[in-house]
Amino acid sequence: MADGVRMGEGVQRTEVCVLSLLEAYGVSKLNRYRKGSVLYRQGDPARFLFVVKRGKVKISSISPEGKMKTYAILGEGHIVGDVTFLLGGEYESLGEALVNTDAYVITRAEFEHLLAHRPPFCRAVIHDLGDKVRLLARQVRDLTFIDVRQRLENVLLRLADEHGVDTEQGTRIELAITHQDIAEMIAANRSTVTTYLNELRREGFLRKDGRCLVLTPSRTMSALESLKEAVLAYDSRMAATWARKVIRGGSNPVRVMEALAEVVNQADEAYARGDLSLADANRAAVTIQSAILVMQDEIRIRRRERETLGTVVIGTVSGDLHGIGKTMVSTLLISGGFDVTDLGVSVSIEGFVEAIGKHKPDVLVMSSYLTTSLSEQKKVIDALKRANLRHGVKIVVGGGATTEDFAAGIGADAYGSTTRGMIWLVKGLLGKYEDSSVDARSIAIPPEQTQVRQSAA
Ligand code: B12
Repeated sequence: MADGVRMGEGVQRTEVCVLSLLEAYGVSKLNRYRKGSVLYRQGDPARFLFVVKRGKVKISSISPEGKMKTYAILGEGHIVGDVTFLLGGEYESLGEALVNTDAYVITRAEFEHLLAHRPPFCRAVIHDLGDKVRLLARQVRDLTFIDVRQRLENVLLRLADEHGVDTEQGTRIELAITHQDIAEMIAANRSTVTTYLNELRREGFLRKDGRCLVLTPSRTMSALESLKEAVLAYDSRMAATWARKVIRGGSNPVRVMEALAEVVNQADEAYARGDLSLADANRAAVTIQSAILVMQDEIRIRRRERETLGTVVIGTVSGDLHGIGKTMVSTLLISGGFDVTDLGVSVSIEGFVEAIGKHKPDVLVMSSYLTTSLSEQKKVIDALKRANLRHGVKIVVGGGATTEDFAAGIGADAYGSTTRGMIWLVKGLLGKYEDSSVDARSIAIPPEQTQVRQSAA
């Protein structure tokens, strides 16, 4: 497998990633900060970096005239104090516990050591910095181009996304924030915020629940729509958040994959019209891949105790970097009850043979989008025959460039034309149509809609 070309694959959620990395590396100085206490002050020498384990930290700064600007409210897994820490000198902002908060405290020596010896930690820090730069860029854009009311709506949507819990009344922002806090976030004064919040309440956008605000469903988009929006904005972080919500909300993974395939096609049409560069098409693809991988994690958690229906090895053939269809297929197979080993994209012939020898799967699924790399599927089948591994495994081929006739010609067992039919197709190959342990909601697709083509292998 060509590890260096797995674009968009292996993308991890930074927050989860940083916490588990620190725990794995034995960084153990955990401080407890009571609500309202200060982690670091503007102007103090920047000696520590913090990572929130539990709670919320408000990051703000004060102007010489005493005006406060809040940049962000950071929760679990977020790195706090990093920009100034990296540059040395003094903290540019104030970090204050908004609720009782536990945070890992990293000294400069520990940080230097982690940077020098732990590449995953470096990646997580870079990712976190990228997120912060994007957040600041959005704030600059909002302050430059849009009015206070729109800024208020944007910040409420962002808070709902980052700190919201879905309830029957809408998305409840789990923060006891005051009008003054919101004013500091959008660079407005408190009375203007109060006026607009009342307006939003009268319009039915907002309601109060104790000290928390609730955004009503009428003004929040459906999770799937939000996921599509995030992909089109190449916003991997938001896409991951919405991907998790979509699956937690009980959406059928088949429908979600179809909606995402639609987004890929929209991006492709924009590319064909010349409205989108190849680089941007790729960014959309990378965002989709990371969202699908998040869904995979969620689906795996949901079906942890379920008995497996069979094992599958899947990959895109050598020379071909198209991974979306393949990742969708593996996600749906996981949701359908199969254990899937995903080899990634541009997998060499030897990579496939080695994986079949090692995992002894019931099924091998190979994907190919490029006419130029189509012959690789035949080469893999021939290599499996030579290695005496062909008889033990059913082979399915699919992806844009593959056709039914081609599949028959190269001695595959089946051709998969759509991702939606894959679960039934693989179950059919393994003679498992009757199995009732599969979650019907995950796979509400009748077997007639699949193309199972048995051929003499
Ligand atoms: C996104 C994309 C890319 C991205 C891929 C990013 C990624 N991480 O995957 C990037 C920008 C990197 C890219 C690069 C290239 N691409 Co491209 N790409 C596409 C595009 C727009 C979408 C493919 C996709 O993922 N669709 C999403 C899937 C889910 O939808 P779908 O294709 O409709 O899939 C359905 C079925 O095929 C099936 N299915 C899909 N996969 C699988 C797998 C299995 C196993 C099964 C059973 C079923 C199945 O399920 C889906 C429906 O239910 C297509 C055009 C298009 N609209 O299809 C071109 C396309 C595939 N690319 C093409 C080309 C030529 C290239 C480049 C050579 C361009 C270049 N000049 O550099 C490079 C090649 C790079 C390489 N070495 O692989 C051509 C291929 C032509 C051909 N027949 O050879 C296409 C068709 C565009 C075109 N019209 O010319 N590409």
